[in-house]
Amino acid sequence: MKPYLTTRSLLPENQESPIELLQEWQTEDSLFYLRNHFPYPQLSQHSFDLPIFGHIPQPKVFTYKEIQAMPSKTLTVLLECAGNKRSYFEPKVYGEQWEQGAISQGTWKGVPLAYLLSITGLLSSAKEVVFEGSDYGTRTDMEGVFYYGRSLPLDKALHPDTIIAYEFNGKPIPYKHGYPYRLIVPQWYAMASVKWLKRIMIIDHAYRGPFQSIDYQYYPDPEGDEGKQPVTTMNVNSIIQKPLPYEVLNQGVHEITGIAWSGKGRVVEVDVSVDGGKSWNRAKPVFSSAQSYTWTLWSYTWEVHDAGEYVIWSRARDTEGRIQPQQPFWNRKGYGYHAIPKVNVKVE
Ligand SMILES: Nc1nc2c(c(=O)[nH]1)N[C@H]1C(S)=C(S)[C@@H](COP(=O)(O)O)O[C@H]1N2
Ligand SMILES: [Mo]
Repeated sequence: MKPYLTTRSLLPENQESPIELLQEWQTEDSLFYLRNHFPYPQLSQHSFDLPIFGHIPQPKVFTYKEIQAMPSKTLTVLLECAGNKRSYFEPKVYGEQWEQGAISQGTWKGVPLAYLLSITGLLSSAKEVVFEGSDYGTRTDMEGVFYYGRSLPLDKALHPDTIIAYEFNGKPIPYKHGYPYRLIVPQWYAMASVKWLKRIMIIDHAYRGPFQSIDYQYYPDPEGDEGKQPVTTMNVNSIIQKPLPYEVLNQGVHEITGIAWSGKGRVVEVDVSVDGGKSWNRAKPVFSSAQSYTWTLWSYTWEVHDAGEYVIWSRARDTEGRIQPQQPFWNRKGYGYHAIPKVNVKVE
């Protein structure tokens, strides 16, 4: 069987990964989810030059050759779209109706942004670093043409694991995932990991681009802007990969498996319930790495001798003590869904 993605839209291209196949440490290109706001950009010779300007002593352009020759870092990092699982919010919210597959994991090689900024230097007025992609287009809510752009506060920008990647799984980054340069921001929802990075700007104020000031903000109020908060680190979360929803099982022993992850610290435990949350059973971590930017594979051996209908729940907890809630945190644009996942099965 040829694995496939599930299409949410084609222009721009938005496709989900098949979650039951997210077991490899590195998601291969053909299974990696795709999330785009605009048509794919045209690249040129200039796309290999990386200009940095703004609140630094002197603007500077780094060439592809220079960047490749710099000290590099290789990190396996999962990327999850902030809108992942949006389709489960009640009441429903507008936006791509993602199920659980807007998540994938790759090994990214690149140069720490902190290294580039150590070469350019920073003025004391510097507050944020803006990353502009090469892709652009229109929005339904505003007049004009916009680039995809995002900023990071200085502390996150200077984190040693915030990298300008040029390789994915040992090869140049695939075109649809940001060739030739992509920012990788571990632990943050993936809107921060700007693809087709075109230029970097150091600013002395809060960036106001629409993908920062309008989108990727939590709006708890159904209409107003009361309580608006920026979307940053990923919530603690999990997926049940086996059994599949509405599978029919025989009585006996079954492995319930899945993945769990967090944008703060690491996942320390996953519990599984087969009785609607009345009792919880500790799952075994099947694979968790020392590195905290990856998902953990978990598994629970379920012995079932009574025929009937069951709902399987999974609940992850991280080193920060955060735990998946029963109820999602509803917000108008539908970001950060991480309520306990539930899978219905029938035992015969
Ligand atoms: N230049 C650019 N970068 C971008 C985006 C985009 O539309 N343009 N989408 C962002 C969002 S919201 C997500 S979830 C990820 C998706 O990355 P992928 O398509 O490689 O899976 O890229 C982020 N970086
Ligand atoms: Mo996203």
